Amino acid sequence: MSARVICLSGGVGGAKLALGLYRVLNPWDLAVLTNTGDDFEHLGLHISPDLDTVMYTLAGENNTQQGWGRADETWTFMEQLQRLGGASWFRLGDGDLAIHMRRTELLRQGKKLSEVTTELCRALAIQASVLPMSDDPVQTVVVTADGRELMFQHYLVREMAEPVAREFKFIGAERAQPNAGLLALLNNPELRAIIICPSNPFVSIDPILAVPGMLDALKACNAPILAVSPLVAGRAIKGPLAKMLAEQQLPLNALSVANHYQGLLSGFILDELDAELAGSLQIPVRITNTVMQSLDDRENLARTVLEFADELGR
Ligand code: FO1
Repeated sequence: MSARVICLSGGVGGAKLALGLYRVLNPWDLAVLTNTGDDFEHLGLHISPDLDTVMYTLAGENNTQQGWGRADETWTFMEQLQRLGGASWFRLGDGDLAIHMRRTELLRQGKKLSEVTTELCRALAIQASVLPMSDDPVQTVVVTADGRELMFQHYLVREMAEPVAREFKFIGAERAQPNAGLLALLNNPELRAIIICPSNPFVSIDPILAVPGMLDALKACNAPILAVSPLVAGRAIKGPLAKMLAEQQLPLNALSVANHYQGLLSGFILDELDAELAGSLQIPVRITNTVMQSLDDRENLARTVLEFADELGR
């Protein structure tokens, strides 16, 4: 059976809405097209932070306080690694290590990232399709004001997003191909909606859209494309989006996000605190609570987005 709702997601914020959709839909009706621009090799392991976050979240095993990693994690490995002088800036929990090791092992056997992800999802009893944006390596690089080119995890975690970001590059994107399974889903005449989750447009969604053919494939399909604002009252719920907008001299509000996706969207979902911005948008708008604190919030937002899509799709 093929999924009828596709959502585009980065890590924490995107995964919250993906979980809401997973719970209000038949779980197999959802495909989560996930950013892999954050992927990197660390301690000899292939780490896919956003795939990890999406999978742990759908499996109900995520650490809800931290936003990433597993619930009830232990840290013996990290403590010992630090004691031995190893890199401790990127924290890999004892249980979490297993997913990175298994992914790395399967990739070294010659499997594609999409095949490996399907296998990991099956093991975690996830019934939705979790689709890496591409099987080919794409690396998000942040060009800083002082001229350095930082791999995304180095910028975000090691340097705590402190450097001023001038530009974002998606190294390898020009040679990457979109996930083949996604292209098949986009051809499904029963496709109901494509939803851009409240993820960072510059470093979570743009890497997905930078894969050649992706944007055209999305635009060519019949289903409505909606985006949920990741900014509420000018602030990002998590992560450096507001700082990035300021560094690009863009207004700190949801309009900047809607404008960023210009030409792609059929509708935009604004938070109720931003209701006054609705009149400035040239596309249909739905106003609702987009702050997802509880599981109910995630499900309510998912229902509202799907209803809006059905109205627009008619
Ligand atoms: N985020 C942090 O802020 N600090 C960490 O030490 C860290 C470790 C980590 C390990 C595995 C994983 O899958 C994600 C991890 N993250 C960590 C989260 C990750 O850096 C971000 O959530 C995403 O890249 C943003 O989309």
